[in-house]
Amino acid sequence: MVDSLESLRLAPLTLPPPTPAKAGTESLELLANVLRWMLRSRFIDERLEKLQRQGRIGFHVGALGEEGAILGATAALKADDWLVPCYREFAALLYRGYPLERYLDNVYGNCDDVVQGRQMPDHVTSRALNYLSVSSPVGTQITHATGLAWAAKLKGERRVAAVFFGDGATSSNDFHAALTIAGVHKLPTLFLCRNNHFAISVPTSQQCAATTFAAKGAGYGVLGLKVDGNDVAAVVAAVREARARALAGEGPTLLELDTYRLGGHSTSDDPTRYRSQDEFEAFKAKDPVIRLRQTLVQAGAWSEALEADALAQIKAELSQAVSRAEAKAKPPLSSVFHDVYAEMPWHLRAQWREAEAACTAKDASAAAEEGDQDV
Ligand SMILES: Cc1ncc(C[n+]2csc(CCOP(=O)(O)OP(=O)(O)O)c2C)c(N)n1
Ligand SMILES: [Mg+2]
Repeated sequence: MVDSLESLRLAPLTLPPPTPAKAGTESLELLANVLRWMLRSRFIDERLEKLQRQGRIGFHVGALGEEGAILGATAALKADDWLVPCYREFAALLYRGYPLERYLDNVYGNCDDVVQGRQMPDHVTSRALNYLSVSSPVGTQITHATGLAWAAKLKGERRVAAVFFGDGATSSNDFHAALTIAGVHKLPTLFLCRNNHFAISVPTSQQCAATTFAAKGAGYGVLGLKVDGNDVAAVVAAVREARARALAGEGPTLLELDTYRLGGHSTSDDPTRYRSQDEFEAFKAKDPVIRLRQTLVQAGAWSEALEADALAQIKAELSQAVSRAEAKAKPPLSSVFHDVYAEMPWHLRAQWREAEAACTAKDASAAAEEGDQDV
């Protein structure tokens, strides 16, 4: 994983200056807010990795290095737009107003988890915030977004469906189906390809022989544009424009947000097995957090004091959310059987009774064993 936040403090601003033309295109206030969320995202990632290493959570799939692409795009959308995540976009949901503790409930899979511990950590969803459920099977969410956009168009709603997916997902059947249908029907879909240069250990050079992932749009009649995904202002501008095109009936856009995964694929991964330190260092120098911070400091819209404040706030909020989520009970056994059918069929009822009986017997024998040990 990336070095700690220490390495990103304001002092060592040694990067080349950012593109000034882009810096002026978005309001500094909006960009400062995005930076605040990028820092929050990074802080959460680092803390969750530590919790996983301590054995307190089972898994985390993070966004280190990709915060600019994720949060820049999210900031350009409206609350009513569908946001269809891949699995790295937890910060997009939090940006939309999802309570941090609810997110931690999902990470812990406790009794307040919206999906009742029936999924891996980071598979959170919010109907109220128009944030679809996370789909771990690669690419499946892309067709969901096309379906949502089609429904919005048929209903005459002024909203788009924006979907995040990785470079690897452009090799999936769902990418093909989703772009085909969205292109043919000129649907208001925003295809946001986070090109983080890897699909787990497979580099983009082995994923695709085209010069860009954006070029894939042409085959479907979908406008494809490659954007510097580490230039937050550029991401905001590109997503806004794609949104405006979609709402004007001009159809979908495929945006390749060129970024880099600074962390492992997930906490189960060791990226040193398949990428060189030199490559990592080269991309770390383009870190979107450092880059946006530098732009904003130069423009007088960010300072060490603002940053210290932002970090102190997330630190306090996260500590509280972690202790509360960690203290909660597991979901009840019954949650295994609910939410599949509107009315539970007889065979599931029977299995539920059987499972309850088995657990009660197990608890009784554990209690008896404990009693024996006391003697
Ligand atoms: C259908 C399917 N095949 C394989 C996997 C295992 N898998 C999980 S993530 C992943 C790589 C996805 O890479 P990419 O689309 O670039 O997204 P990234 O993780 O880089 O954000 C793979 C192969 C899966 N989840 N689903
Ligand atoms: Mg990838």
